[in-house]
Amino acid sequence: TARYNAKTAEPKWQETWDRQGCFRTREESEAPGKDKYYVLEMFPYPSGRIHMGHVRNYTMGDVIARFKRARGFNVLHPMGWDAFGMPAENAAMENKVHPADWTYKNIAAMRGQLQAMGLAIDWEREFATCDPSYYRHEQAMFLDMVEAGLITRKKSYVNWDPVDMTVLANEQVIDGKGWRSGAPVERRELTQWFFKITDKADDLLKGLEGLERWPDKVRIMQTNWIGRSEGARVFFPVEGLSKDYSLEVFTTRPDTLFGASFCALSPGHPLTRELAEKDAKLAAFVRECEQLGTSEEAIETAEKKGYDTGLRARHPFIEGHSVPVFIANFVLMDYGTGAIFGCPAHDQRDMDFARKYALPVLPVVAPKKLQGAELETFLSELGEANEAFDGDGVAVNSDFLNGLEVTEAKRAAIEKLEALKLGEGTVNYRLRDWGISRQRYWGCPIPIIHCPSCGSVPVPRADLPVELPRDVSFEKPGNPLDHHATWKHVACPKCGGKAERETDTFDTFVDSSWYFARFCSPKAETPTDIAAANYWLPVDQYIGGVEHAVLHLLYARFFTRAMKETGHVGLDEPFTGLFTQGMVTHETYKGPDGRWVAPDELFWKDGKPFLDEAARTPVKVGAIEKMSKSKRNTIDPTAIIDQYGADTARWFMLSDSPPERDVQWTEEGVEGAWRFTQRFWRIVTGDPASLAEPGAPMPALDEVAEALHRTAHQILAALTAHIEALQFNKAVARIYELANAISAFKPQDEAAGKWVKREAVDMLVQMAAPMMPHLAEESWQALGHETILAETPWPIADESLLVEDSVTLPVQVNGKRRDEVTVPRDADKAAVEQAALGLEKVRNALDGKTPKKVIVVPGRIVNVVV
Ligand code: ANZ
Ligand code: ZN
Repeated sequence: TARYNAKTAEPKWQETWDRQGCFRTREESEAPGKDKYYVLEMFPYPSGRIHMGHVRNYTMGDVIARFKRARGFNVLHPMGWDAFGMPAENAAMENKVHPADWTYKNIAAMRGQLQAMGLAIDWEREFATCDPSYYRHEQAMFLDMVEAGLITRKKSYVNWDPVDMTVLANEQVIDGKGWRSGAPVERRELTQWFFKITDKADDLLKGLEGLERWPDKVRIMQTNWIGRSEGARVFFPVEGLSKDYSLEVFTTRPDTLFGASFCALSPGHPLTRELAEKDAKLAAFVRECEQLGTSEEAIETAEKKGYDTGLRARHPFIEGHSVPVFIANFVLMDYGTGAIFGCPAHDQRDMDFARKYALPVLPVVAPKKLQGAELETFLSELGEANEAFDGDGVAVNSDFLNGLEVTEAKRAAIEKLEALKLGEGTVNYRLRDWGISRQRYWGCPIPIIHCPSCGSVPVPRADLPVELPRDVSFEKPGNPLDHHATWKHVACPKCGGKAERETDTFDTFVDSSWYFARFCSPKAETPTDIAAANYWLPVDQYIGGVEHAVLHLLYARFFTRAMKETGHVGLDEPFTGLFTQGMVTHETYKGPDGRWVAPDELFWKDGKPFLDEAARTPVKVGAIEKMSKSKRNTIDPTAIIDQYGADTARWFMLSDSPPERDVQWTEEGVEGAWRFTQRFWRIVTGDPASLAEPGAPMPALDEVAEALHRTAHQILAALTAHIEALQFNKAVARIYELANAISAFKPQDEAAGKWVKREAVDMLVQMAAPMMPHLAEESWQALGHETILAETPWPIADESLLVEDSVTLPVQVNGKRRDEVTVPRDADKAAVEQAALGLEKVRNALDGKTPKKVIVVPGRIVNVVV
């Protein structure tokens, strides 16, 4: 037979699916009696070209979409573009191309690439977040949410790049310097818009419990990110100021108050600011601290440094006792109250600090079991130690708390603080409000007008969208919207006076926080069509990279709640199932000059890579790493599709590793996948005379035919379960298994043989269809079917054929499980006994002794008694 030609078959089937509208979404009313299924892969940023990570991600989603469609679900499987963001502005600055032109050009290129993959996507629902027809609704919802009290405007600290004149995310600060400019980053206070996500901290935490189809690691990461801590606020009246002032600290360990030996303020604390105004040395210290930027990690790892203010803080429990007040670089301004009391004996940071500044170390908690001399030794050793004791125990040296366990002591301390009006129990979160203002051009404009007399005024709904001006310049550093000659100058909607537009734009995470809801009704005149949203949401299966475990997925969960409160959706949790796929890796190569060499620049000889055809300049094979431009170990999906076809790329992506793990891209692997497509084609079309006509009635089956019949159905059932469980590599293995069984099939009775082979081949093609859809369609047609496979229901396994003809029984020796034995279902007791006693582990357990009795409970268990 002729070889399978993916080059001609793939575009042909893509056109056919398109022409027939196979993947057009059916509204609820068009799909009576069907359950809906919404499968979504995280939408791409239009960087210019798709990469292998996209291929893996979208192939998985596509398998699910095609599978669910064949299983009778009404499927929504859309695609769009997360199209705002910095790279477009960088391109504008570097290549003098307009961000919009750059973005839409990239979208067009990437759309073509994705279409060449043969994805079962409803392209009629496509949108880009940079399109005013999308972001106008985002602006409208922002105004709704301002009205609903979900948003606030407040001052906060940001990393400021003084050269690029822009705010930097923590990740953009590298060793205290801006990632682009290399200039030392400053900490600046800016007034910005915030989503009040902290108000929903507890609800977001609680919601995680119900997300059973989310990976545990993602739920744990979100839990840690929200970082709920129960503790207390404690007031320490400060002595030495000209005014009455009580320092408020947050602690999770009020039980250790008797061990307090200092208080410390953050460099950004209001009292620090006040003191620094009159203290040049302190001001210099604060500036030094600010150079650390705002990243928690940088602050955690920096050497602990402090500045003694000379002030004293009065202890809330000990009459007449006070502790020194420091400014310390490790105290974060935006955690708790921005101030702490230090208990060196029981907190490592405080211990480090105390040893550096010669402050007392007063142990106040000891392990419960210690008593008498042992306890004395423990306490005196801890007093001299450099390591804090943060374990559990009971309070000591703590007056009314003595003898209480940590939890009890915390409660008692809080009770006392409340009675004294010097503090109260409280819950603190690590989670910060979500700052959404960005001083950038290529983002959704914040629909606010600032008026000198009326304040911040919402843009009237009728004036939405606030569109980005096209004529902007990137010549000057800073925000082009700010430099624009006319754009920001408008009349105040309230008083008509001179006013200015807000020139900040939204964080692009806002755009990606609701796109999944927009896909339910992408052309609606309102942000969502509530009926459509109620029908399609939640997303049944969401697939994407684990790098979005926290920010995107937490913001989207918050935004969904905010949309519910403003009447745009009817649910809290947007994603019922979440799957985080592994990365695509590749070997790295280094030339003699130490530079990275791309795979397609290599010449291979005897399994070794060289820089030249003559194999004179060897190349070193480096580690296997995530494909990245910087290491030059990327493979261009389009090149692979051109060479082998999309099905080969898809098949390889699914076959090699479990989907949650990394998969290593290798040339041999891809060639193996390609060879399988050819073998598949030969199995299906190589000997048409060996197959019965489609739909032929089933004849009586002889033993060998019955065996293949049974195998096919068992494999179908197993593969179906694998795809349901997103175990694509296992599904692939089942396809190989069935292909092998068909290849090995030697019919005896001709009619029976033809019939079961036809059944097995048909099933093989149907089962492979979600994974290699083009090859499957071509095969289906070659097999004489008149339907389009994409519209053919999934085959159903015959339950009666699934019963195993063997059973596996646990084998116990004296009641302890040692091994298991697999025997024919109808084996008699003597045969089972013999098989069980033959097991090595059982023989070891018997240790040469003869069993007194062997009890065989048929179908259940074997128990050997010695
Ligand atoms: C006294 C104390 C004694 C503390 C002790 C711990 C152990 P989590 O669990 O993360 O919430 N803290 C409070 N505010 C801080 C800030 N702005 N910057 C740096 N550290 C801060 O941590 C709470 C603990 O971190 C608090 O409890 C406080 O130190 C410190 F044996 O108070 B603790
Ligand atoms: Zn006004």
